[in-house]
Amino acid sequence: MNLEQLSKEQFIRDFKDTLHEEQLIKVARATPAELFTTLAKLIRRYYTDTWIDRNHKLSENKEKVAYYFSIEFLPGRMLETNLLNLGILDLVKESFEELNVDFQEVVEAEHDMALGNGGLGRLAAAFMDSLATTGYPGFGNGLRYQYGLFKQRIVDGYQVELPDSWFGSIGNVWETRKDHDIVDVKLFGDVYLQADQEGRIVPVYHNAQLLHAVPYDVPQIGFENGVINNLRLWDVEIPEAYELDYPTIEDRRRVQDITAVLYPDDSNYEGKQLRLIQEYFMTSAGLQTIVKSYLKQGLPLENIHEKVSVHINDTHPAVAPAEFMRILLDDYGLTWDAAWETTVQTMSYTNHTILSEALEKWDAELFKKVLPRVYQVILEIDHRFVSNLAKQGYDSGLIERTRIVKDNQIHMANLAIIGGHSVNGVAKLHTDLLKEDTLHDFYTLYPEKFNNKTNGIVQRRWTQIAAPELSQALDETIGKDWRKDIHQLDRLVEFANDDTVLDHFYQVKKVAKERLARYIRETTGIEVSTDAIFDVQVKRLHAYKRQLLNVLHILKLYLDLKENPDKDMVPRVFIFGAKAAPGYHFAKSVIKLINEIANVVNNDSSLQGKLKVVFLENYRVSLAELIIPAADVSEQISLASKEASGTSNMKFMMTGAITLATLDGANIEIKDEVGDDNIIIFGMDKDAVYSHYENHDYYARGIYESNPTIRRVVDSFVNGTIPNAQSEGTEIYESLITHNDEYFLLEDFSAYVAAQEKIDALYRDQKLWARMSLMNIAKSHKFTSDDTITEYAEDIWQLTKNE
Ligand code: 26Q
Repeated sequence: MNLEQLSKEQFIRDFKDTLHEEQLIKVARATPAELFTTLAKLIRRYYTDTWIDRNHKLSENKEKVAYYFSIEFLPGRMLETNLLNLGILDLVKESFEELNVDFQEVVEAEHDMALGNGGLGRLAAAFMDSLATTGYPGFGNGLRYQYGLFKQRIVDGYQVELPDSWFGSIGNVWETRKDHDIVDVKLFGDVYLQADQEGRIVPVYHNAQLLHAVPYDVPQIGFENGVINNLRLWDVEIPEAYELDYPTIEDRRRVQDITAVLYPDDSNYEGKQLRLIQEYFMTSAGLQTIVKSYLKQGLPLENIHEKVSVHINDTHPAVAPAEFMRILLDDYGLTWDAAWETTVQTMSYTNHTILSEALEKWDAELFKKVLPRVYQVILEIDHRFVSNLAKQGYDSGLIERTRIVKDNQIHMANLAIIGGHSVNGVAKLHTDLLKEDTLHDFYTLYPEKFNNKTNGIVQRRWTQIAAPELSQALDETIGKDWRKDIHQLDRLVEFANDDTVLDHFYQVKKVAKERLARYIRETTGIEVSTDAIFDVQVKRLHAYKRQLLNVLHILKLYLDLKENPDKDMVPRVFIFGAKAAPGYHFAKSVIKLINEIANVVNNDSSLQGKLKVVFLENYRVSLAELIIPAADVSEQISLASKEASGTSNMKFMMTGAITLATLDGANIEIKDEVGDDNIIIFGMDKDAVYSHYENHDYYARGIYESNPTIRRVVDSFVNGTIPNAQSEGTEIYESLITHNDEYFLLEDFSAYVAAQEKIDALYRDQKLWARMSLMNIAKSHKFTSDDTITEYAEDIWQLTKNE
């Protein structure tokens, strides 16, 4: 259907008819959930033909397609994005006004699709949007978890995890089940190799478990371009023919568990059998489908890399090269050499972390038990890799460090690198560190495989959807072209000295702050003034991200104010949002401490409202949309070298916050864009950090003993300053002093305090601050995921666009 022709009258008629048919009620009596479901069903009807056409055209034209394999996709809500991309968001909003329906309530009736932990999952979702928007044929492949990332509640200051039953009573209105694309996935059992009649060696399985992988497709709509790609999420089912093998509820539950719940990331790798099964299940189902649909084009299998790219998002789907080999060898009879050549050219891999404890390794015995045939294939890949390098005269130490199977473990990153033609990091510094350090051995072997792809964000969500007033102000200042071509934002620079424009943007930020202040009041009861600096740190709670450094600074301010209530400072509201992995003790203690500090600070009238601390529970995409546009200061304070890229830093910048940052991840590239005057950088750089590692010369207790300010702040964890958190206070104290402050907070503390004082001074000069903010918005266009994905498509996947 051509939606350009759609009129308000027609839409209202369609909407009323759908409501009538689906819910048997009238608009005035419908609940927001009913209105949401109806609207979703109607727009599905609007786009279905386009979606089907796209799939047909791609296979008719035999275009090369990239498949993005990711165990996480974190789109958040999809209603507004879908309407925006279809070009009918304003029309629907206006129609609802006429119908006397509160559109915002309808939006909020949609549950976030939270099939991801954080940055990695959100990036995957952004790439789906950008693939459709740029028009490249790129499909997603993942899991249809019944429960996404846990829902966080704060009880007595502690994090409590509840299941995220996102299907609720509505289900997922966007998905379509595709029964004719069901495939079989085999697990467990014994495997023997036998010669068949033609003398080919084939595997014979005994006692294997055979399961159905059932695909559910979710459309990925491009921005105003008529392109709809596909995100395919797999669910598990017991095939009817095997039902007798699962007589009890328990037996069935063990199968359903495969797609029951997303594993929370605690960045410490733990080898759980169910996780391995999840990883294999989606990878095998996806790859089998890809091969089948390729063969329908009648082309030779050994050339599959000419029409297909498979991207491995972190090591979670890194079994892909081995599984692809298994399919090509066992199911289709290719020779090893032909299969290997096309596998390597098909596969590519993105690394998202340099924390070595987060790299996936599987116990060989466990792997062999769950995936006996894939295990054999991996042994063969490993064997050939080792003997090839030995033949070429490589040093045995290097070979040992890079091989896949060693110390009774399967090293998944090694498999992804050896089995693919491309390895990329997600920001310049991160890629450099991979080359120099984490993956240095591989870099000496295969320098040509390494490349950088700095992350990006879907700017449309963070401006047009999350920041409507800002978007309006942009329209009025530089015209509307930026909505389609984000690089137009650069034209804002021309207005850097225009007082009227600066004031306009300052007011826009105020409106967003008022919206957030209202939410804070309603959800926590805390009153915050929008004249205060909104200083925000929202991200997963992890020691390396150093929320605790922020806490140390807050404690310093508190102690200063207690000593001198007349201290001259711009009032501050420190806002946190963060989930801690359920088993991550330290992270949970930091949450408890933040909440107890908030209790002390927010209820102390002697502070005269100069200091407020707010922890907003259940941080997620939809809450980010409320918080980020309201931020004055964006806290990006990870220990240099630890944050691969960060992506919220880009969202804050785009909505006019000033970044307070270490030289880590993409912060460096943000600084390069905005210039030193429009960002506040502090602390050790990566070389300073690495120098401590090399010289083993970091001594936290020394800093603590020689610096009275630091001593006063650190002591406040254990001297009763923060009531109701004795054990957490002690734990934190010990992490800093007894365990030598793994992330060097104490060394960076003074620089951080100085940087915060600079923020205070700058904010007092409203015009200067507004100009910095404007420059950040202007330069944020650099970080659009539309451009990032174009680089993936051109450099790694070699896709073409044939609209
Ligand atoms: C692993 C094994 C078992 C269970 C869970 C996991 C697991 C799950 C998720 C491990 C890691 C993750 C997620 C990692 C992640 O989000 N990394 C972030 O990726 C962003 C996108 O590239 C970067 O911007 C961030 O810097 C990086 O931390």
